Amino acid sequence: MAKKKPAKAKAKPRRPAAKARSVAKAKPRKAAKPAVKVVARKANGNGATIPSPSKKPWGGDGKALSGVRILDFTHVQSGPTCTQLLAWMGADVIKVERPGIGDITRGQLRDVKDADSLYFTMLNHNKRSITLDSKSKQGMAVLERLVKSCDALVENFAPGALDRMGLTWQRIHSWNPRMVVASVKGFGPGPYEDCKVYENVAQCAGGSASTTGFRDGPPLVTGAQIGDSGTGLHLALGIVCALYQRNRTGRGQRVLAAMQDGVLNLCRVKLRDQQRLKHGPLKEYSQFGQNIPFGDSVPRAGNDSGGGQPGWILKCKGWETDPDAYIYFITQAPVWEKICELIGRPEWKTDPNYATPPARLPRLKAIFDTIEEWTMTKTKFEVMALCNAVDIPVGPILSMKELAEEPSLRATGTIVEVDHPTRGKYLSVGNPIKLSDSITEVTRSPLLGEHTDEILSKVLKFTPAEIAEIKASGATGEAAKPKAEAAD
Ligand code: CAO
Repeated sequence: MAKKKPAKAKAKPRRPAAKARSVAKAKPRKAAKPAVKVVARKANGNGATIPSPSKKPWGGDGKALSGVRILDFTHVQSGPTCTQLLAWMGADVIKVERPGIGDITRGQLRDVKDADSLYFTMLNHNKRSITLDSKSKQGMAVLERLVKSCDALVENFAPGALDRMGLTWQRIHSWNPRMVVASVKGFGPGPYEDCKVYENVAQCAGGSASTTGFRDGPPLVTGAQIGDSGTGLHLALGIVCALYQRNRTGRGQRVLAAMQDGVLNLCRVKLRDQQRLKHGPLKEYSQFGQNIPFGDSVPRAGNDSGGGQPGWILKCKGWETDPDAYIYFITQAPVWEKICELIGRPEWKTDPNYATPPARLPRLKAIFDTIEEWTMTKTKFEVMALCNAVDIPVGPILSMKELAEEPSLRATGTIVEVDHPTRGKYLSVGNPIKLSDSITEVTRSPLLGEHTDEILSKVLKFTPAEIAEIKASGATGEAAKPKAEAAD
């Protein structure tokens, strides 16, 4: 594996917690002072049963996917999200890009002249880039060697593009029977399998748009990229599972994550509600309390909670001028009495119209209006503090500005500052998945073709003469400009 950090001096192995306890039992120490201050058990990751983090997270133990090499043939968002996650977990990700052009997002939504866009840099951290014209003879020869030296090929071209390049499953499998070939496509097999798909197409085709928005308004797409990034995440799991199975079978396999399927998976609760509709109205939807009849498919539910605990977004102090001065408030049944006390309605605790969840369902709008009268007297953070103190679940509507400035997200590496040679410092979302023995270091995205020489010589072991021949053929050099800039 290339790109390994130099191994650090071996740290003394830590004694497992269980063993430490049994030793302590045999020889009790007198007046032993606790070495570590024990904080609330409730705190995340603080339980005694959770293994301690390694003291040498990026030393001799490597990272979770150290030793795995990915041929990254992805572009735009869905595929790059997947390979970026694999890279963060330690895989060596080699991004293959068209000479002179590269991933189309390098130039899309550009904010700094002549620098790779944030669109590209925020989706391609920790990767290496090689430029290669896969449609040239020499380019295909390099690809063949890449296929033979990688564990998985990941792609999200339009349907049929990989085959048209000559990289059919049969050919790849004959070159490297252990290779996993993973694809994002818009649709799985069926009437739409040949369609090109972008984020919002998937949100619409996967059931998200029809169930998002207000009942009396048009369908809405969401800001969360559930079609692209959501499917990339699904694909990453598929790849890791296929690699795990390969340990047993010795064979690679194909992995497909269709964007429609990924979105539908994330809309699972709405298919649940579709089936519940047959047995009567969906009582937790506000339209039930407003006596508005249900049709034959799941309606848009505005800000109703998706679960069994009613919730709504309420105004907070400053809402007139601040578009994010709101809070999501959940009237969780077990804390109903605390809610009544907090908002100054103690009589609701015993009033039969309010005391039980079924009694409250037809009155949700009036209840939330009353709670809102209280939340409007406080900032969202004051509401948060007061409610959390008595275990009432609420969520402040945080703007991207607030998230970017949040110190705790910086501390955990969920928001990171990355330096880039042509654009300078920028913020990115780091790895949201935290492993105690495989800590993510976010490094900048590669410049177009930055690692071409390094990969040809060090990874693929071409001789200097062969490299000269490949280059002279134009397989890694300038290519024609793209036909048109993609719309996404
Ligand atoms: N050398 C030579 N040719 C290359 C190349 C390389 N290194 N890399 C790509 N190409 C070629 C492909 O072979 C393809 O050529 P053909 O059309 O002749 O087969 C061509 O570049 C473009 O590929 P494409 O059709 O995938 O690209 P597009 O911009 O027209 O479509 C998209 C983009 C995203 C709509 C389409 O790729 C798609 O539907 N992908 C699957 C779904 C998906 O992932 N969507 C998410 C996109 S993020 O919002």
